[in-house]
Amino acid sequence: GSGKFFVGGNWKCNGTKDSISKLVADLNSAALENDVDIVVAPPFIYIDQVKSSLVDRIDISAQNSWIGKGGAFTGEIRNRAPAYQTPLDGLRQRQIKDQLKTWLVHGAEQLIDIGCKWVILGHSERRHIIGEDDQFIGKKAAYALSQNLKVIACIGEKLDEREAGKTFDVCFQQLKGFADYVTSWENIVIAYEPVWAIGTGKVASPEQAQEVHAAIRDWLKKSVSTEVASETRIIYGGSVSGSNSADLAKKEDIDGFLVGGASLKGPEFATIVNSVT
Ligand code: G2H
Repeated sequence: GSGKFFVGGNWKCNGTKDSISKLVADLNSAALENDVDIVVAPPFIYIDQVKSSLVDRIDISAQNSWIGKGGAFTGEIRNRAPAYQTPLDGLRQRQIKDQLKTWLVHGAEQLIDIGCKWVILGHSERRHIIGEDDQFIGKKAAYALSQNLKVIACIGEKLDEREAGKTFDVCFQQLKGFADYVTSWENIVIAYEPVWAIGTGKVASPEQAQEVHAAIRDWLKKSVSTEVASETRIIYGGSVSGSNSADLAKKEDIDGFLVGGASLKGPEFATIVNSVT
């Protein structure tokens, strides 16, 4: 593997103030291996709560960030603002626009401001449910990196693509989407998440995951550089649990995990963190 073991908890669109304070308490009291980078990604609205209550040992990630500065849809806040819902006279419209301008600083900078170090980009739920494409995701990654956010760059094939023998093609195409826009891979962790394994309980076998991780590393070597190939961490995501993480972690090119469902349970997440080999 490459670098320090990395485990991210992607809480997705889950949680309440109460459930999150319990999860944070469980994480704060868990015994966690030292030699692991640990990151959790709460929903935007709970980031501040988590930042102010979670041990510093665990870093915080956002689950998305905007493509650049001054976007009119940053965090979808502006999209829903009254100015766009009700017809307003010109003066009022201008006043609201000016006010929004002062509120809406750049997407990624807001994340830094609130204490995030990371952002998840390219997650299959955003690719396939929201419809984000490779270019859009690549641009977001480049902008986030320019704002000193580190990026968990997700890629992965759908079931029909795997069955059609296109797993590598799809992954390489998605990787290219990042490579076309980013100028350095130093602050990127690649997450391989086969879509058929996400939230389905059907985890990839250690061999299936290793095969793709090795291919990703090989692609990095050919398309970026030998150095980037050997130094970039490639983590696996898709139904990782406390009972399958240890076997996956043994594989040479698996440098950690991105965990969804099981990251909502503090003790199980700790077990996954501690499966570092
Ligand atoms: C894959 C993963 C976390 P889960 O999306 O990103 O979720 O572990 O629930 O499959």
